Amino acid sequence: MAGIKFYTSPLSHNSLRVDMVLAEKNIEHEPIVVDLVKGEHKVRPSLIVHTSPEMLSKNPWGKVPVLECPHAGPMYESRPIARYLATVFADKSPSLLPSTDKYPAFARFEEGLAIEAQKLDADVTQLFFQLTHAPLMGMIPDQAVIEKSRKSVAATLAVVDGILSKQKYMGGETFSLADISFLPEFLALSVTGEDEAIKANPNVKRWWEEVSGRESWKRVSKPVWDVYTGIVAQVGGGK
Ligand SMILES: N[C@@H](CCC(=O)N[C@@H](CS)C(=O)NCC(=O)O)C(=O)O
Repeated sequence: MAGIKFYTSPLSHNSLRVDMVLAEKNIEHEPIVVDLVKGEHKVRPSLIVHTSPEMLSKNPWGKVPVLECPHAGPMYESRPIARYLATVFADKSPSLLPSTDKYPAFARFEEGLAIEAQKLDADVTQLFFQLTHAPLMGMIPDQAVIEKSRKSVAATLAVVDGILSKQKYMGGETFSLADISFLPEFLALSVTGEDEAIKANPNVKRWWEEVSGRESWKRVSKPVWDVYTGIVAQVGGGK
């Protein structure tokens, strides 16, 4: 399918879900980098700039990622975009979706997606915001929120460790979209030095070492990793 446009930013770890599906399946597309930062030359106080009428017409929430596909028009939210691409390009290898007639595989896959979106995302988002975006925007990081999120992330990853002691990947026995869904959170935890709970749980650690070693991940995550490494150094965050 020609004519796919992908609006993204190296400040957007959430966009990496989409990047990963595009990279794994080698889907032809045009990346368009949206400037999320208002100001001139270095880290600035406000992060909101893509509320331009053009971007708002593509995503009423004023965020990236946005995918523009000739058949579907503009689409927002990283998880639905990633699933859309995995489905539309299902015949392109690797398959990132389970076969729905293999019931256990289908069940484990759906569980994996739900754990990431419902049990981990909100806590990591809070923690990441407090450690990076809040100080960037001139706000004083809220220590109570940091502590609460940190504890919650540790509790969730302890449960995930038990799950990964019985299955190889987040969505069962094969690498899938469920694994891809978790990657942005693991990057956020690692780049801020909040990765104690990853290192403390042997099965989580084993999973992260394997999936973060994929060539696709090393390639697509590097710009985001580099930008946030600079931000963490600049705001004096991280452990
Ligand atoms: N749930 C959304 C989150 C999107 C999101 O928060 N995008 C961030 C970058 S990761 C953004 O555009 N931030 C800029 C802003 O809010 O102004 C998704 O997964 O796509």
